[in-house]
Amino acid sequence: MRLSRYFLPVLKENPSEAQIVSHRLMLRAGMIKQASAGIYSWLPLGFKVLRKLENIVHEEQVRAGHIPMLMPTLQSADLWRESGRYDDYGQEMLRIKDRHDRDMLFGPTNEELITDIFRAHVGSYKDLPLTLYHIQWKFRDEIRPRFGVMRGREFFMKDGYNFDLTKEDALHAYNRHLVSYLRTYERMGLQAIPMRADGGPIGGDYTHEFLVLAETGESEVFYDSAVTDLTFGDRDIDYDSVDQCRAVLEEFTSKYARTDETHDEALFNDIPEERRRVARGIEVGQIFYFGTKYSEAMNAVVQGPDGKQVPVHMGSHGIGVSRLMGAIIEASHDDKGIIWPEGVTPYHCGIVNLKQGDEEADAACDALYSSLTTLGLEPLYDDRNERAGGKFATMDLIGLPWRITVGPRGLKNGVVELTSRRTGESEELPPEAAVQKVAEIYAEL
Ligand code: P5A
Repeated sequence: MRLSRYFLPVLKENPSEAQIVSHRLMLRAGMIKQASAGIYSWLPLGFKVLRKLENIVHEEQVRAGHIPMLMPTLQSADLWRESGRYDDYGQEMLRIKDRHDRDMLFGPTNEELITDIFRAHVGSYKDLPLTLYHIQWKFRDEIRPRFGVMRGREFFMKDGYNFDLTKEDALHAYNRHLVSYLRTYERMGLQAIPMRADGGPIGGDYTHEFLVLAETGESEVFYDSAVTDLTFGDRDIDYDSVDQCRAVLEEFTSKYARTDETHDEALFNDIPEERRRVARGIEVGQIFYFGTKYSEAMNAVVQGPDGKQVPVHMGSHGIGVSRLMGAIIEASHDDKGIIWPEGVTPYHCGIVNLKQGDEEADAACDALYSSLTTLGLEPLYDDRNERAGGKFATMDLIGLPWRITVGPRGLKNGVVELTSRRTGESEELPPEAAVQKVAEIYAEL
């Protein structure tokens, strides 16, 4: 993409309404624009990152054996009356009447809708196990929408639902989700710690929240610092293996890590003092096992091997896809702007032309652009007639991990400059070598 042809409305001033750094940087980098309280338009740069996050979530869900689909945003109130949650959900639910005076709602979550689909089409244990998911907009009329996309009213969520014959099978689905979530967050450059949590309005006997540690997080968390040493890394897990998934769950959840809802002071005090941590975190996902809560209320039964009808065991699992963008920025920025992890960056590499209109510099930038593109990478080329300082400030603000700077002086010596946004370190290289190096970095992902 050439910046002269893009739509990147960066702001010079700090927007006064933004209280936390991710919100401020998303507004300044021209990624989002507030449409009304807690509701945002996703401008091209923000939309590009949102799609990258969505793709990673899809890839990891499919890798775990889960099946993508798409359910609507608007739902009929009748299903929620069946489960009993129409009244329970209270004012967080946006209720709408259609022209026939029927009660509709903008879905805050989809347990009822998916259970209705399941009961219409599945009748035998032979069709189990089954895990369906979608990535769709949700609406919760939060009392205090704030911090930009972090606590929105309209937000983008991956929500998945498992259907199993037995509790044991459903717990395997739970463990499998925990494993796939660990992998998902790590691909986004994040450490998200699974913590024992509370079921809230979704309900559930087992539930873990995934928290990214950040001073601006809304949740207070208590943990053993040993949990931050754990990384999932490059493990090759067989998602069908009950033992392998359980082993990962045990490894990642055996140390104390809890949100304030489930915190136990006595257990916490058993941790050696130097490892006790009280901090704040951003909840980027939550998994639940809730047994037959919805299947009993909504009569979602299957015929078991013995011919008897039994309600299915279920769980649901959510990732806050739009919130993740805020969490990544909270975890990865400096005073000049965002620093995207390579796995989610909107463009792989910036190209800055120090002397637009200089024949040689223009030709070198065009050549870099086409070499990177040929290798399957997406460069963002700042080809505007602007001062170098302004171009660098924009690149730093929008946070592409790599920048190639091209100027007549370097070209005389046959070199361009390759700079890491994270470390600020630069090296001079022939243009082809710079392209090669950038390609190698991304090939490793
Ligand atoms: C699990 C999937 C559920 O709704 N039902 C379907 C279950 N869980 S949850 O914890 O309530 O939400 C899942 C994740 O969505 C994000 N989230 C939000 N993101 C932005 N703004 C909000 N107002 C908001 N509310 C929830 C969180 O990341 C949460 O973990």
